[in-house]
Amino acid sequence: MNYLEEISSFMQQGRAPKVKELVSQALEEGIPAKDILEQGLLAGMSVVGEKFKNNQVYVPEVLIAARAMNAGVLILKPYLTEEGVEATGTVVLGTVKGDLHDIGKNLVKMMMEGKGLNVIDLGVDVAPEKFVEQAVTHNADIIACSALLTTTMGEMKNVVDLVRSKNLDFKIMIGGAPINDNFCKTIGADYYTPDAASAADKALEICAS
Ligand code: B1M
Repeated sequence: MNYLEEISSFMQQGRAPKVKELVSQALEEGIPAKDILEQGLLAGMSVVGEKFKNNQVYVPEVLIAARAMNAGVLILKPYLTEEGVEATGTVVLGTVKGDLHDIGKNLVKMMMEGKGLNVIDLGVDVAPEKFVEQAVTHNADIIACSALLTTTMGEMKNVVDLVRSKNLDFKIMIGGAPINDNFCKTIGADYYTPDAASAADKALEICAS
């Protein structure tokens, strides 16, 4: 088994110390951080997701796997982001109301901060009113919403409707596993990006324009 397969395997087992050790070793061996994230940690999480769907694992095992994933991501953080860049804009970020998934949202935050953006992280289960109130308070450029459930993605429309009804000019970015460009257009959001790195690139582009 190579490093990436081993990282995926230990992540699925939720063995955080082993994941940390292997991620560090893989970096020392010169394996790019992006490959460790995508082919190790995210690959492992996708196997966990399949098993979760098929009732082969349950919430506690998924939470333990998520903790192992976060432990690995923390080690990768300095390698995935650029240090010392100046703040260029403010993003209010959160997972929408009714949704408790935050691993993808945290990756988005990490990548955006790595681009020098000031990120106000509202956490999970964020109501549309809170997104808007916090964006006004922090004079944000962007409201960024994450959703992982088909049952909560509709909350994004509520955020868009609230922003438009108040004639506010925040750009609205959306993303998460069930989201696509078509949905973005349907609800009238401004931008959909498929992953954390492209979300950070797009946010920087918006703030710089
Ligand atoms: Co949940 N869960 N879960 N879960 N969970 C999914 C999402 C599911 C697909 C699993 C499955 O059935 N295969 C399924 C949703 C089905 C659907 O709606 N179609 C599901 C379900 C059903 C549920 C519960 C309802 C289960 C239950 O209780 N019966 C429940 C809901 C709780 C709630 O939110 N109210 C639930 C609970 C949980 C846990 C708490 C156990 C745990 C979350 C822990 C946590 O987040 N702290 C969990 C997990 C871990 C998952 C899976 C296994 C992994 C999600 C994840 O973190 N992926 C997931 C299955 C899967 O996705 N394969 C599943 C890794 C992460 C990096 O990817 O978040 O997609 P993701 O982020 C990506 C992109 O989407 C993008 O960037 C990232 C990559 O760079 N991205 C953005 C994300 N946000 C973005 C925002 C952007 C741009 C890009 O711009 C703003």
